[in-house]
Amino acid sequence: MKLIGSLTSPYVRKVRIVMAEKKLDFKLELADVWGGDEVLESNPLGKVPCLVMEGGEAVFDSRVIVEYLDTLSPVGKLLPGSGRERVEVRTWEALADGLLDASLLARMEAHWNGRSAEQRSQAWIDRQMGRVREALKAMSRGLGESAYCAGTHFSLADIAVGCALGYIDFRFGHMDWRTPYPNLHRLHDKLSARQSFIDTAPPA
Ligand code: GSF
Repeated sequence: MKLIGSLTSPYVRKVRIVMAEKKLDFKLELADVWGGDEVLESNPLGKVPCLVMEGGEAVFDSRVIVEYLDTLSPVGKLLPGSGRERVEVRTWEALADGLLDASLLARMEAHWNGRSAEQRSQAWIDRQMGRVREALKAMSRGLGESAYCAGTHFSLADIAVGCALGYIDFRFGHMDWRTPYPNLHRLHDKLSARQSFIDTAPPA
């Protein structure tokens, strides 16, 4: 299996962590989605992550990839088989990915070089950052005093939340989410000590 990705993408990080936790072998092929078009050959949306399977079929986006990967090995099951528990984990993932979507939109609005200073909208950035703050609040409320986001075990929910918090530190280092949300701080510290998180931390 080949994973097309970048070292800074939080969605790629989620997939890499799932692969590491499940001890799956893959080759990481780095792609620059903002500087070239090579990803388009595998993913018509031009986005990473994109998983290319042995037969050449491409799988995207990250949620579809991780769902598939979890079926490949019984090692370290990350998604409950069915029912309410499965939906709970997927909803955590949607929340964490939604935080990432909003923060990426805000970042692109502020920094994408295809936009001039006059074209940038502070109102749009504020709207997206408001979504980020609401998502953090919901994560903290959902976690409460539990050890893990969903149920009593480490799951894809924790991986997704860990990647979202890590991305805020990486791109919005000035944002202090630890003081208002000590329970997220505690979870993040615990996740950051896992080898899969250490090995996939975005470059400094
Ligand atoms: C999001 C992937 C994405 O936006 C997923 O896989 O979960 N829902 C998708 N990837 C970004 C890279 S990143 O900033 O993480 C990407 O490839 N953007 C290129 C573009 O042209 O939008």
